[in-house]
Amino acid sequence: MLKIVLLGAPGSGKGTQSAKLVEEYGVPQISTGDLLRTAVADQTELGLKAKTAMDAGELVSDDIVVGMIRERLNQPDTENGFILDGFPRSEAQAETLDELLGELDRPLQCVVHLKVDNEEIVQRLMARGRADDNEETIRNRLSVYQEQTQPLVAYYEQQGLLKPVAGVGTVDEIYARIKAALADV
Ligand code: B4P
Repeated sequence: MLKIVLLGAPGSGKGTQSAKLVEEYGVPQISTGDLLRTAVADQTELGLKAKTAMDAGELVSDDIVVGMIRERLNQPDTENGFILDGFPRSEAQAETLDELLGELDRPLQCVVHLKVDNEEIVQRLMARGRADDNEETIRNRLSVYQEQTQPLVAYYEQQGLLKPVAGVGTVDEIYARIKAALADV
């Protein structure tokens, strides 16, 4: 059973580390970024609305993202746990998540905060080269992160849920630190 949030800047390795956690713990990864990219690729109405914000490195509106998360968390495979990757990204989203998990009686165990400095992030994302990985959009995503998502560090610290993890080094080194942080939850 693992019910956690992976918090971190764009490119901090949330998706990379989630894949390893899924393999080991057998719980689903719920990535709002992946759900949104699927909607964009399928050209759904929701995807068309999300695309403009994603291309600019802005957050997609809460009603779209929260609706997706609500639907996903109500699917039966999340009963034994989940890894939330890229959600929540603002205090409003975090408050909605608290309500939603309260309704489902599935409280969070902890929030793993992957800490990586901005220059390393820009290098990683430029090397990846996804559609939203050009330098201008990356810089905007970082400033959106700073303004809207960074406050969640204090939010979860106050709830006693925060587990800070250094997000630099090899993927396996970082994973070992995450496992050590999860050992006492
Ligand atoms: P996301 O898909 O969440 O994208 P991300 O933050 O860029 O990726 P992540 O941190 O998972 O990095 P990864 O492991 O891939 O969001 C994209 C967009 O969707 C947002 O800008 C926003 O518009 C929208 N969105 C998503 N969620 C939302 C929400 N809740 N509300 C509103 N809008 C939302 O790693 C990145 C790269 O680094 C990879 O190439 C990887 O190989 C490399 N890497 C990983 N670990 C490494 C290591 N240890 N060393 C070197 N390289 C490493």
